[in-house]
Amino acid sequence: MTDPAIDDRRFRERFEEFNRIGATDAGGVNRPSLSDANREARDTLLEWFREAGLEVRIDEMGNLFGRREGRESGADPVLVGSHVDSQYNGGRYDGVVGVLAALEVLEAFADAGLETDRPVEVVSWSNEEGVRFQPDMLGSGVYAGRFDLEYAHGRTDDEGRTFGEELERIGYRGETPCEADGLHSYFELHVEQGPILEDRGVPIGVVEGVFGFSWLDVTVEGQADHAGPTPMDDRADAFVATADVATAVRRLTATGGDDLVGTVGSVDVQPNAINVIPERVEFTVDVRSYDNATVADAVERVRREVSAAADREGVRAEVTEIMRVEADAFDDGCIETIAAAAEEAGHEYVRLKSGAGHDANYLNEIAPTGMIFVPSVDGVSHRESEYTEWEDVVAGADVLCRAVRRAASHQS
Ligand code: HGY
Ligand code: MN
Ligand code: MN
Repeated sequence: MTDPAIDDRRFRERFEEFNRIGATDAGGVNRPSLSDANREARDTLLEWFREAGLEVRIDEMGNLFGRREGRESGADPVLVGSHVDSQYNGGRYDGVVGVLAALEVLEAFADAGLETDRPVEVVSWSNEEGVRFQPDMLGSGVYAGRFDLEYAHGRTDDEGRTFGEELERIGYRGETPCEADGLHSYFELHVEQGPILEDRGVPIGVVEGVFGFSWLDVTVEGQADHAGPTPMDDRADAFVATADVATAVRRLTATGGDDLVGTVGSVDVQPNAINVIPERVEFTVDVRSYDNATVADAVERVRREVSAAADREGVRAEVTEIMRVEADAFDDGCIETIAAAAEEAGHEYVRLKSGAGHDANYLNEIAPTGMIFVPSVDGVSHRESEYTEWEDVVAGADVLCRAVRRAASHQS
């Protein structure tokens, strides 16, 4: 038996081939959850899982698993993965790096003739991004018991199609119950999606924990009217109230807590006509912090700002919280396993927190969990120009390989 090693050529070819699926002209990808491109991506993954000799299963949420047995086949497995659904016109690295690296790790184990004590499973979670179907991390959330299956299958996209129908349509509504049935640990490799590793000139991030966040949906009901004859003091303009809230969100992040961030990312204006006073606006607010009390306080302040803006403009407004994820520290054991793996590999690393949500947020509620980051060039993500140097991707996969080997072989 030799030491398992990442096969750079195989890994790179798969990454490039995979990202031809749903490729955009600007060099990104468009593979939103349960789209035809997402189906093609799933088909490709299953083909590669089978070629690698993994035992494949699909659960009721369309989460895809590939299992490699260990000496102790009844032992709780080590789970390794991420997601392949993308933002609309998103980046080529977000999620995909983690799933393809997990597959590459199992291939490296097989090439080396390594038999682990525990089984190891690669997973590709459904609906991590939450852009087509909210909330995000839906597949891992049902698996971890955070959402029930009926709620998840009932979530609808902007055209009113349900998650369950679309999962059926693309042929990925599996039979396996979507629930955890014993896990030793979970590891996820992901691009940082922020500037820290690049600023520090370090290739590996050992992630200590993830920010908590809240997603709010706000509807504002005003009064459509003619943009010309309607006197300014006789208007109920739904967009003016919305704009007030958006600037208030920016203001409160300046005073609400050191690491507090806030975004108004999605705005739908009706009737969206140049000469009609906006009658109805539906928009979203995303607030995050590593401190749960800061998130809770920010949510209350946004609610107050919505109410004050509605009063000022004489419109009606309603705030619905779509989801709240608690900030949480990852498992010390997993963190030290990853740090030891990075040292063994000779890669410099820093410890940091994740401002982005990941499936690991929910896995961390049910099993010891750890994450590895690799740098995002210019800290860019959720954009077609998202980029990570390939040598950093390989370094991350190398650390993942060593960490999973330790976890699967009673070395952790
Ligand atoms: O919103 C997030 O942080 C993740 O991309 N779903
Ligand atoms: Mn992601
Ligand atoms: Mn993302």
